[in-house]
Amino acid sequence: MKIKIINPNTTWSMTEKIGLCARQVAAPGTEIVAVSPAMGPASIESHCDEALSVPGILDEIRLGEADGVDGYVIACFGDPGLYAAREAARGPVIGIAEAAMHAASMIGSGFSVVTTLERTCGIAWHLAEAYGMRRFCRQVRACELNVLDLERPGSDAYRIIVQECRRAMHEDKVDSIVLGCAGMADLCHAIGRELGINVIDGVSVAVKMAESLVQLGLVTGKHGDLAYPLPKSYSGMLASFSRH
Ligand code: 5HY
Repeated sequence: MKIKIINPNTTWSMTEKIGLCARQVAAPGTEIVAVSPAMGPASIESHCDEALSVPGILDEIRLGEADGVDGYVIACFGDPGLYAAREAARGPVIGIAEAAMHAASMIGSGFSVVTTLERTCGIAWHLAEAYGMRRFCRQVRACELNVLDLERPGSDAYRIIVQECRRAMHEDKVDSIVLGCAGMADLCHAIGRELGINVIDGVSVAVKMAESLVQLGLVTGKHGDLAYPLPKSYSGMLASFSRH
């Protein structure tokens, strides 16, 4: 099977890191394709960034459908464009926040999210609410790191994230920590070993969930609001998205 991982930001060093983490957990026989769209924000740290990342996501879904992709992962903790992507795809589309929160809810009674900037905490709370995970989500914490600090050697990101995770352990009394950024995927195991607690990286969980759904022959339902979008013409810089 072929699983396509879409990092909606255009920072390829992060996309390669995400691809590596995904290949470490993918089953034998699963081909992982990790991409950044040709258009979009260098990092996603706001509602505007999220909104402007969606055309690139949909473009990669369109290319994936032509390429026979079986399942998709949206590798950004805001799960931007998740429902639009599901409309456009035949196979399952999994958001990393959705995957991580559900996994955390199955292995404990409470989790905390540790994310990058304070201003993105609201997005995580919205998703916890939308996914029915509000009763498991004890806290959403920020490290006040920019997303691209995770790509900058010498940014001390690891130490800062571990410190916030340790605070979550002691103050929130949780069973698991959900890492609130795809760019933290490679830090997951080291943090878990250092703190001795479940640390959940949504990229890995989403890959395993997409694989499982594909293996079960389950595809995105097309009888309701996720049916393929109707033929429509778009104008201006979106003209190439027109469907006939
Ligand atoms: C992410 N932004 O996973 C989110 C994290 C965040 O560019 N990749 C991004 O801070 O919302």
